[in-house]
Amino acid sequence: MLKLYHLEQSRSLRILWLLEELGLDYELETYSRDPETLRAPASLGERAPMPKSPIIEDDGRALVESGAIIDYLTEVKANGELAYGPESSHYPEYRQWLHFTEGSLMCPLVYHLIASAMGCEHEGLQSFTDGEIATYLGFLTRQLERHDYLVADAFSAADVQMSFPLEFAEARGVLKDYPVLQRYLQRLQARPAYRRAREKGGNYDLSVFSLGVA
Ligand SMILES: N[C@@H](CCC(=O)N[C@@H](CS)C(=O)NCC(=O)O)C(=O)O
Repeated sequence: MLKLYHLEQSRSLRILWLLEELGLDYELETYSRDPETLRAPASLGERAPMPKSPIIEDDGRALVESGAIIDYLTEVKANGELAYGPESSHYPEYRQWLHFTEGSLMCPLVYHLIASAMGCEHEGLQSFTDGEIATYLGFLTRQLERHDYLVADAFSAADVQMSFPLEFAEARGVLKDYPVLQRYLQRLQARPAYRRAREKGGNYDLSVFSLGVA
């Protein structure tokens, strides 16, 4: 059976949410973050290929990386539900948003956390990071000012992927300047499958990532 190695307070909630949206059967193995370091426990790396989450296992094969897992679940396990394949005219923007989330948006948000949490703020680095976040969230805002969802005005797995950086940005106090994105996030969080994932996924208190926020 399909299995999700799930880490609490992490991106892995997206995969749990998608499994619920797609109505797939799955087994859930949940791990808690180390309360001191906030890292994944070593036991995750003993059971899965590495101490990172999300990781899924299916037919004896393990798969890491949220975007790849989303592709596998939607295309291989759910006949393309909540996704757009190459035959669709929406394929380019669907893939753009799916990749933009981890490939661009997450990077400066993580820098923002690491630099302030470790007390190594460098004025140049901080202003570069703030500028990158503003560029990316501005780009996203312009899309969502005109549309309720990222692709074709319909909910898709690209929206599931986008949820985590926005929740992370919210925990770091960044989202307060982006009301369009706040409303979009609330729309996503109101979905019954999201709520079920929150109930099943254990602790999802992201305020632990507010380190260094004034
Ligand atoms: N780009 C990867 C990132 C995976 C990742 O860094 N996951 C974090 C959870 S948010 C993790 O496992 N952190 C635990 C640790 O690094 O100790 C993805 O989207 O799957």
